[in-house]
Amino acid sequence: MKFTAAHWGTYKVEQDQERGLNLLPFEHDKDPSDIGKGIESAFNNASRIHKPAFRKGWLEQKKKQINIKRGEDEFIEVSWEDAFELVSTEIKRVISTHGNESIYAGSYGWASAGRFHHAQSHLRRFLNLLGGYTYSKNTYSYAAAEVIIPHVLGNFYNFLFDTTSWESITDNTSLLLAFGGIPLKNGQISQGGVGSHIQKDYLNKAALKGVKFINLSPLKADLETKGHTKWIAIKPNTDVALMLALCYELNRAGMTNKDFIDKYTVGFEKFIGYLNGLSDGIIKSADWASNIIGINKKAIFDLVEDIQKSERTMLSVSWSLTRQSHGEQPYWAAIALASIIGDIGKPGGGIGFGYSAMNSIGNHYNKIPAVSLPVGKNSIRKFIPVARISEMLERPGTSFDYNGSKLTYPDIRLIYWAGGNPFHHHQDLNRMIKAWQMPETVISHEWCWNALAKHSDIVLPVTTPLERNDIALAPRDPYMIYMSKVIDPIGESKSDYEIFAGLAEKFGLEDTYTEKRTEKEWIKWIYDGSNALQKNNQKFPDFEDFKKKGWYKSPERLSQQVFLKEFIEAPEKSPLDTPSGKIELFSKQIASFKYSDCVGHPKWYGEKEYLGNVTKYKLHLLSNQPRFKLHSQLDNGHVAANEKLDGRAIVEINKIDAEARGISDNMVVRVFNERGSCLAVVKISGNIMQGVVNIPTGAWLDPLKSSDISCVHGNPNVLTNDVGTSKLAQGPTAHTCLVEIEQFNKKVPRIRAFDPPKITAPNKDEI
Ligand SMILES: Nc1nc2c(c(=O)[nH]1)N[C@H]1C(S)=C(S)[C@@H](COP(=O)(O)OP(=O)(O)OC[C@H]3O[C@@H](n4cnc5c(=O)[nH]c(N)nc54)[C@H](O)[C@@H]3O)O[C@H]1N2
Ligand SMILES: Nc1nc2c(c(=O)[nH]1)N[C@H]1C(S)=C(S)[C@@H](COP(=O)(O)OP(=O)(O)OC[C@H]3O[C@@H](n4cnc5c(=O)[nH]c(N)nc54)[C@H](O)[C@@H]3O)O[C@H]1N2
Ligand SMILES: [Mo]
Repeated sequence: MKFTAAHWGTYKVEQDQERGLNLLPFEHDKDPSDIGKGIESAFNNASRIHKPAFRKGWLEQKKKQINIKRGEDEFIEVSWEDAFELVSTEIKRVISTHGNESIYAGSYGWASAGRFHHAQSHLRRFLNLLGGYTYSKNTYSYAAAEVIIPHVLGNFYNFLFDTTSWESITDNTSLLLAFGGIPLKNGQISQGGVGSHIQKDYLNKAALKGVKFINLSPLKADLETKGHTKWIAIKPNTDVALMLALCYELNRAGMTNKDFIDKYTVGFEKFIGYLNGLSDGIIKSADWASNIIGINKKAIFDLVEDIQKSERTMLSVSWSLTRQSHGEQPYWAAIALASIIGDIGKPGGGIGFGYSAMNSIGNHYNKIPAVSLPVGKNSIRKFIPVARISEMLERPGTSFDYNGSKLTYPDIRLIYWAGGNPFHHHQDLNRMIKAWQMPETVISHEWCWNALAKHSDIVLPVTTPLERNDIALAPRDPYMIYMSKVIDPIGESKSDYEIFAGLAEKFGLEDTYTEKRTEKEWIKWIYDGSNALQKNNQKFPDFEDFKKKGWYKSPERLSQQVFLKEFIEAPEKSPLDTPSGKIELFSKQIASFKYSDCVGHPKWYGEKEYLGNVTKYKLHLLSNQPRFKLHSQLDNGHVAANEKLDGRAIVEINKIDAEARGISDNMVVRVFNERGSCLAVVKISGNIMQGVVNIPTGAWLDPLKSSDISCVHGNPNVLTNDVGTSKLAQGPTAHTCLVEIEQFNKKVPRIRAFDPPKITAPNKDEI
């Protein structure tokens, strides 16, 4: 039996003479995801990269000829031997002329599941052997939380997977307020692999048991259960105003849990002073908030009453709330609200970050300790907060603020990317495309001709997981899977490992890089190393037996997980990892940075691009995670088409907004603002609040210069804003964006996103 594993699940793989590849759900998966089948049609279609390819203009520029822009050029295919020679020569040149700091290998992205073939780890391991590179910090998922939570509550990463478990919620929670919902579409995913999907089952069990769910979100679909669920549509990016008003009104009603505040928090008085208007003369009452949020005062008082009556209240704050202007604030304000309610550390109560943002959240399995590929040490200390890439390329040598430090942008001459797609994930892509022209060389490893590949100078073709062996072991999932090689590499593709081994040879470092291990030996090394970390009664089975069976399930933990239980039980013995050891409702450290956009306590900041500040662009664009794929991955397969119409992304719009613009269902429209424009197909719906539109992310970028359309396929990142959350975290702010929409009256252009670029055979003297 052959299995493969992906971030979206585990599948049995059959190969059929007639039908080709067939991926079947893993029999132990309670709720398998459709996403996996997308690879059946994608792994070998026209978008597949077969050979190492060099951009024509880059090769010619080396011979001092013309320079056509990245993204608009033809490619020339070369042999691996020539590719290794050219790439290693270029890296040597850049290092010797400009130093290692001039190489940017932040290379953010999700790559594929599989502990050995992790693209970024190989890239780091290789470049560290050469002296290092400029790296990136934090993520696109929740950068603002990664930076602010250590000041307020402690290390964010420890908290993510220590979230109070679903069983604890089902048994104990009375009221669950979900800011940004609990979107089941997102629970399909877990980084590193999923054995069995649990979110839907747990969510419905809790709802049927009587937990009262309230979905505070612009989209109804963000939280739907089989039980009773109330939807309160709130304007995007206004959650903080609602949270502050709830804090104020609860406190005014004498509902503050004083014991909790005294014992477990610092800075309450300063925070309450702000709510009472001491610093700005504005009382943060329900009255004040209702205009900002777009719901009436009564609805806010109903929420206050719901909380008052509730025996046990849980707040869930979705990760999307961090990906907005001042994205530090929703998490801080929610922690303040949970502290006033005082249910933190009690079964089913308190706060949880992003239920169903991934399958593993709220899952109460043992963490399976596991070893990773050693990546060595980066001798270069230079880094950027990951979402500042365009600014870095535009402004080498200039300084910027980050979490209390002044940093300087490096002068990047070479970009090396493996396992991510910046033309998917970054905001304001037109700005990025311009900035992307600055470096002398861009190298990427990809398996498909997406916009990253098309905007590279050197594209080295990688295998997909179907073409290599690996082991999937996500420390937060009880299943470990042996990922079997099912088919031979397509074209001349090689794994990232083989590519870097080939390059390392050119530097005389092959044995150092490979440690003389084959792929299979590395997998066994990871298995044995991980096994050595298991407790005695939880040792893995014999490796050959595991391989034969294809999977292994670690024994379950029985006790229910309650977030921050140890701290609540014994705050002196188990203090939080914050400066005071307590929850910081006022942070002296943050206040000492003197940032006007992130002061010492949770605060409402209204200066941003949202419905409270409309210009000629009157609709708030959300670009949430797609239901039928992971980001841009497998957009070139048939499953992703479920979320499109005639191959184009769908924009969901409220009936009233559509009528006001003379827009009807299934119409192709132009969505635009001053940053760019894209085409999309209209879906009119009562499940999105007035004033808000949504285009799921992930459509491969498909610009059409002749018509001045930044993307004819519907990539929302040509519209989104590339501004940091604040000086504190400098995180991405995709969910803060205003647009307008109009009917597209011209001939609808063909989607060419999946076409390969023009490829020419090499001319002997060209290389
Ligand atoms: N507007 C908007 N933008 C967003 C978001 C949003 O909510 N709205 N969300 C953001 C978030 S949370 C995230 S995490 C990012 C995600 O951004 P990314 O993680 O960059 O997106 P992916 O499409 O997963 O990119 C992974 C790339 O790796 C390639 N790949 C897969 N396997 C391998 C391999 O083995 N080797 C190599 N070399 N390559 C491989 C795939 O083909 C793909 O191009 O997007 C962010 N962007
Ligand atoms: N199927 C699928 N699942 C995924 C992914 C994927 O690409 N596809 N990506 C994975 C990754 S990398 C991540 S980080 C997680 C992300 O998980 P989330 O951050 O939860 O992802 P989103 O879908 O962007 O946001 C969830 C909802 O938040 C709402 N929202 C946006 N802004 C606001 C706001 O200001 N206020 C309120 N109240 N609601 C708001 C939107 O309506 C949106 O549908 O998902 C993971 N799961
Ligand atoms: Mo993410």
